[in-house]
Amino acid sequence: MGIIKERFKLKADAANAEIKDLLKEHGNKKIGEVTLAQIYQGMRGITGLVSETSLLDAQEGIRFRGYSIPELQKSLPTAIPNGEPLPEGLFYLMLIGELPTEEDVHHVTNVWQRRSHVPTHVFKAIDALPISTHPMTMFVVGVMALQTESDFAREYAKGISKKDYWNPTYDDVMDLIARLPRIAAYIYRRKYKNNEHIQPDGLLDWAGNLAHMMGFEDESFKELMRLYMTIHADHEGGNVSAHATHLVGSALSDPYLSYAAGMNGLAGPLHGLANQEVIKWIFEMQKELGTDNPSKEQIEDYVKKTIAAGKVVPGYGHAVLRKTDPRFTAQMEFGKKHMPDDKLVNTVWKIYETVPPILQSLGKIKNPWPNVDAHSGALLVHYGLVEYEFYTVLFAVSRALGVLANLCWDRALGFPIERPKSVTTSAVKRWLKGE
Ligand code: NMX
Ligand code: MLT
Repeated sequence: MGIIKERFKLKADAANAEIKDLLKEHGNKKIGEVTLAQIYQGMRGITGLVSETSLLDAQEGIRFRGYSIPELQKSLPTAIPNGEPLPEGLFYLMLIGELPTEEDVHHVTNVWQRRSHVPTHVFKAIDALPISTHPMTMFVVGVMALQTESDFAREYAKGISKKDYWNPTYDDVMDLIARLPRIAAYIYRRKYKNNEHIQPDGLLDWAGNLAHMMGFEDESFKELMRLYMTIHADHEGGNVSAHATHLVGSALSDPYLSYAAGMNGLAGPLHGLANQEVIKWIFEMQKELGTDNPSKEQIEDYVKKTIAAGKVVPGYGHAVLRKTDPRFTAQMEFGKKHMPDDKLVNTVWKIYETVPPILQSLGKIKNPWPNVDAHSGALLVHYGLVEYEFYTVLFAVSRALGVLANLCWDRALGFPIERPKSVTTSAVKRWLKGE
């Protein structure tokens, strides 16, 4: 057994024993109440899931196993001195629950390098789609084609014992994460770079290799990819992509099927597709105003026009957060360090000064502050990655780290099939009448 797998098994056995005791003693305690409004309004605020890898605080933002993004930037191993964290380290932290050493991170990089081979039929499946297909559709088709490789599905068909589900799940998770950069880069080069592909570099880290295979050799772009892959990886368990992956996995669908389901959710404009919507919205604003350097007054008018047209301002608002997303702030810091004079990046900062008071004045929006998607596109455009339909694929590669680490835990903790109760409005009316 590999060293990380062995450590995970030890941690999972200890957690299983702890949870068993916890439920024995406190299993009947109430954790909250559910109102009628909540079941009609997206179950907002109902605690109904366990997700060990990260926890979101409405005021402070995300913490991964207790560590904030600035803390991770100080404590996770990096590829270059004083550089951004290597996402391999975050994956280790989410899976094992402890900060990795440099050696642990190198080990994860090597394991993912070793497991990164993508079979030819996956590329053929992507190639069968028209070139106009959205990159997220190509991505999910690629992941689904890769499902032929699932150890879990094979072992289950043979008749594996319940107590061993975690084992092939772990192997599928490591294989799948290892192969995603190749699939993502293949889609990028196929759709936007004349189908001219770049072979992986066996000496690069996971995110650096993604940048390389996409055709971006600038060291500061590789650093951006390391930061990007780290900050988008997880946002506790209730967001659409994490919840969908967990839900589908609870039916014992293998990690390929479960992750593909989650990524179909990430492809929605209120979730991960918002990153492409932000840049599209800014480009449309620039075109309409006839300038790439709009004033605050011009932005204000454009925002009001967007709202009057019954549309959302992309990149703003959140179902849980009530302050500026620390993932936005981390990207803003990156921008200040690497491209302080970039016009588009400065426009994003001007939008940040302009939008919150307008949204606040409407009186109905619970969070007027920017989320992660408000910033990411402008940094990518700076390096020449202007094909904004591709942006959600980058989010998806990163999100694999969180949702798949979670899937390992789901199977190791023996979580059952998820099946909440639903009601009809007629049933609600009968219940209100006391019938
Ligand atoms: N622009 C305009 N209206 C908004 C916005 C916004 N950015 N955010 C919320 N609202 C509206 C919302 O549509 C709703 O209107 P109505 O009552 O007429 O249906 C009202 O304000 C109350 O919504 P909230 O309770 O504040 O937000 P909710 O929790 O339902 O939704 C989002 C959260 C993130 C879906 C929502 O804020 C939104 O649509 N934002 C824009 C899209 C976006 O940036 N999504 C990315 C989220 C991060 N991610 O990567 O997943
Ligand atoms: C996420 O990263 O998943 C988004 O911020 C959405 C969410 O947390 O609901």
